[in-house]
Amino acid sequence: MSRRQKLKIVVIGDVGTGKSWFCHQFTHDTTPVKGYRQTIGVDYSSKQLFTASGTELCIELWDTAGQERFKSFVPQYFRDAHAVLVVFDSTKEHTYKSVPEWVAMFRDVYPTRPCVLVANKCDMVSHCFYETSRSTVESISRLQGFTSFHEVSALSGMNVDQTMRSAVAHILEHNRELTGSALRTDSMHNDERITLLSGGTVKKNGCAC
Ligand SMILES: Nc1nc2c(ncn2[C@@H]2O[C@H](COP(=O)(O)OP(=O)(O)OP(=O)(O)O)[C@@H](O)[C@H]2O)c(=O)[nH]1
Ligand SMILES: [Mg+2]
Repeated sequence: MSRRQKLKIVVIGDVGTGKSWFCHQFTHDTTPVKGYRQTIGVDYSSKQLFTASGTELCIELWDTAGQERFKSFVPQYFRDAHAVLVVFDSTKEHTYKSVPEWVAMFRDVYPTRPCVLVANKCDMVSHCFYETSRSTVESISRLQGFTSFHEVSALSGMNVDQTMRSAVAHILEHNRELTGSALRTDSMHNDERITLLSGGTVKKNGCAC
């Protein structure tokens, strides 16, 4: 049984919602020094994590372009993806309204694989469009079949790691054979109890596994 596993996670959502910042925050533990740089096609980065039982996980993040003209290319990056993160901007309702379309693209390819919903820019609390209807957004996300819903700030880093840890936990739960019996499956329903230790290795073009 392999003790190294690649986990491919594709990040999708409307233009400017903060997908690239989110990916950068996770893989580099900081925000990009430069401001907005529109993604053309797809960007790729990775980070190694370790489970408590010693399985090495290479988390590959595929950061797609949200621009309309690139939308039709996005499904080609879904091949062998273990999960998708759908990002919307918590200050722009129209980006939330596009969420069903984005998730449908992934479900067309993989109907049952984990889909995680992410509300970004939560540092701008006073501009949050759903501030008074948070429970509605949560219940809609459940109705749409998302495995979980997370509020993050790619600017401050708030909840970015927790979101990724949760996504990884969903993937491992969905694919228990990936990590073998050494992984305690009784902890799968609570991502807080899965100890993912950062390997500290950040590589732009892929990790060793
Ligand atoms: N306040 C705040 N601004 C953010 C946050 N994340 C991103 N931004 C801003 O939003 C802009 C767009 O972020 P990107 O990560 O480039 O957006 P994207 O979703 O990758 O956009 P495309 O690549 O064009 O699809 C950034 O230049 C930042 O100015 C956040 O968490 N909080
Ligand atoms: Mg981008």
